[in-house]
Amino acid sequence: MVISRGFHGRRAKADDVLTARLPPGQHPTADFPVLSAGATPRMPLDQWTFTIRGAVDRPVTWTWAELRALPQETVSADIHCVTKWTKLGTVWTGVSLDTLLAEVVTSARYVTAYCDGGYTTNLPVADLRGGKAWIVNGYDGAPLAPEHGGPARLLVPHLYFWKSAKWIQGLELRTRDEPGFWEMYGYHNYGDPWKEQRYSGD
Ligand SMILES: Nc1nc2c(c(=O)[nH]1)N[C@H]1C(S)=C(S)[C@@H](COP(=O)(O)O)O[C@H]1N2
Ligand SMILES: [Mo]
Repeated sequence: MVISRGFHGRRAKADDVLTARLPPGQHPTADFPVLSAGATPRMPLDQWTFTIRGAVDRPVTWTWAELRALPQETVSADIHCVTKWTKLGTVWTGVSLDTLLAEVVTSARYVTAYCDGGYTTNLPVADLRGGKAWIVNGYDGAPLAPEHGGPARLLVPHLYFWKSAKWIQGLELRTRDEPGFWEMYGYHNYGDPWKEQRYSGD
């Protein structure tokens, strides 16, 4: 987002628009911070897979080539980190979770995203449906960088960014909710930035 400092009237207007997109307690950032609980894993693409398993009729696995052959969507989203930075207007490329979840039959209401390196995060399945979540492999027109979760990560922009699991390997469908990595360490179980659900008890 480039805002000309020469036009003060327009600048004020643009600032109002940006403020309306900032959840409570957040401030905008122009750069793209990296937040990882461990080292960046390096997964060769010929070994990469994505699996939906657990409480499903049968597990389904996609290879990298199979994932890339699915319809790719370009997604523009504001992302909100619990550490209070918001990055407005990020642009991603990936496959909708609606497309992937259509391949399994399940009545499970919860899901744990699991990752290369052991990170996990939990969320309701409903938050992955309805055009709200993607497995993304592109950022800003380029392949997703390893430090930001490449080859592919979950993108769930309507929840705090810790729910957007990097280096994702799959989804475990569950009939009972189970806390993931940060949720066990006191982060909020759901994490709605507009309700400022940062920590358990918020
Ligand atoms: N696998 C994995 N995914 C992760 C994390 C992590 O440590 N490991 N950190 C989470 C947190 S706390 C945030 S804020 C975002 C950071 O994504 P970024 O490094 O691309 O900004 O990734 C989330 N997904
Ligand atoms: Mo975070």
